[in-house]
Amino acid sequence: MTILQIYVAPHPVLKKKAEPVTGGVTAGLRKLMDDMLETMYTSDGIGLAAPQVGVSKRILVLDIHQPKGDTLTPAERRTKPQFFVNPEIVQSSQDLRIYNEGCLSVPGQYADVARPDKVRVKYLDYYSKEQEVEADGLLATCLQHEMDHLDGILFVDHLSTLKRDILMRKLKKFTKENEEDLEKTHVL
Ligand code: GNR
Ligand code: NI
Repeated sequence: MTILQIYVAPHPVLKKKAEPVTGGVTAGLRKLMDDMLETMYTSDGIGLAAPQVGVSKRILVLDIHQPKGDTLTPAERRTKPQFFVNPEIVQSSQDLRIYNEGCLSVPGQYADVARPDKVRVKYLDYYSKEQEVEADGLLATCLQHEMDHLDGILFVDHLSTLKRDILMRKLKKFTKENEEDLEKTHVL
């Protein structure tokens, strides 16, 4: 298993529309999904889309049933991993649900985002089998957040220009401070 690098905004790969997977889910793509899942657990995330690791393909992984605690190993975090290839929303509810979202590609920043409360999603599973799922609650929120990544959209794109500008400015500051902290620990 390999831990992949997670790209942070404003990296251009995060703005690109990802390409559909053709020819089904191969062993190579299964390895990519396993690595994405491991990367997601290591970063304490509940979802990860392929563009976040620099692969512009319509693939995402999730595991929304995350146990609490920051000392857990990736193996301890693994509860109910789910894999989605070429996911498509075939139905959305009128009802919205607001959730305070974060993103591994926008580290340290959070904002309320409103999205349909229920979605029906068609996709290929880990074994290349066609599936359909009716998602609600956190699964619906997370699936839509990940599917946005496949279209080059980040949760900050759902905010007003003013809120987005403030948040991206804070991200820049956050990233810079992290880099400075890293430099210090390397020097010492
Ligand atoms: O780990 C994550 N948590 C999260 C919280 C609320 C709404 C969406 C998410 S997904 C995010 C991981 C991530 O960036 N996936 O793209
Ligand atoms: Ni994200």
